Amino acid sequence: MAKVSPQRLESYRQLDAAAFEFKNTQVQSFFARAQAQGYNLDPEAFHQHQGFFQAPHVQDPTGADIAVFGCPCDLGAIGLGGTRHGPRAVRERSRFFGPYNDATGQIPFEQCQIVDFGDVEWSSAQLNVRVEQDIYQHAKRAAEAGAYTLSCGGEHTSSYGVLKALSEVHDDSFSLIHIDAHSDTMASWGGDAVNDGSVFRQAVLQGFVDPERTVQIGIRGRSDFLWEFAHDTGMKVISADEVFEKGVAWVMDCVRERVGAEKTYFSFDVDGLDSSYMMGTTGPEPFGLTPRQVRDIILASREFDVIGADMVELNPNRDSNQMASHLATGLFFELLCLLADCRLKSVGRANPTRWLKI
Ligand SMILES: [Mn+2]
Repeated sequence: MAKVSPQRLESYRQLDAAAFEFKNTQVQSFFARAQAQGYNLDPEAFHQHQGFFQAPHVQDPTGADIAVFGCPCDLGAIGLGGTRHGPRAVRERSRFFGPYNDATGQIPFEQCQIVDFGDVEWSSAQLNVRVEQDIYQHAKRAAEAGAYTLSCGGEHTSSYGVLKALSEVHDDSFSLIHIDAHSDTMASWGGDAVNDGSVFRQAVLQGFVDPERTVQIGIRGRSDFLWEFAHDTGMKVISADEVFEKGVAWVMDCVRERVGAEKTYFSFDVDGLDSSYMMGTTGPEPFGLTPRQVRDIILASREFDVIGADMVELNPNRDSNQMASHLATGLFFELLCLLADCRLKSVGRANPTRWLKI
């Protein structure tokens, strides 16, 4: 006889708690508070307007610790449009992530006031106006309100407008942790000085980032000759092969040596991932990083003073089964958690997110 005894059955039935009753007091108090304010984990809650990871939507970022917003632009990738749909795809997949981070045990919404600051609205059909005015102004409003920014592209050119705003408001040149297949330090071509292949050359030329405090990770492909500017200005360029051969711990030693205690920006181009994981992007590249390596780099970046981050180049038009959007959204949540930990460390006290019931 292998029947479970009535005594054991009774003890298990004693443990059969109701939904949203947890022994984990952090999780218990989060749900008690947030659900009363409108946070909703119900998978049938399609009526509810969804922000990034259910962050409350705001039009005014005053009081926010972290402003998450979308940059739905893809004008720089001529003939390869689709990244403009990135923010919408990430918001949609957001319902599958959070509020709790298993790896760190954190609930970012208990640490920081996190808001969805909408998408940048365009005043022009010109790429340079969209980046240097529209994205710049949107990011500047968030930064002037004192918030860290987490932006979702959109093509990589969007990083330039954010960096311009943050550099101006912080009056600083930033250290840069940059995950990508491509260095994006090309010379300008095709009419726009700033485009998704030249964004970090231009960011250096404008003083937004310090090349001597820049580490690029996952670089590969057919075009090392295009990145001479990165090598010549002293950026640390780590190839995807080196990540595999020497490991993430070695990568983080390089980052520590370069980035130090200075204010740091984190830019993640999803094509840093191997194309077997990430075909839903404009410039997929084989022989790249694994999702776990990217996640480990994000997790290990908590020791630095990260004040802004972005994820770019997700192209839902090339993502027929939503695999790429799903993976990218999981890593976008990791970036949110990274910023929340860095913000809490910097400010020194928690400022939990407040929802307004819809
Ligand atoms: Mn790239």
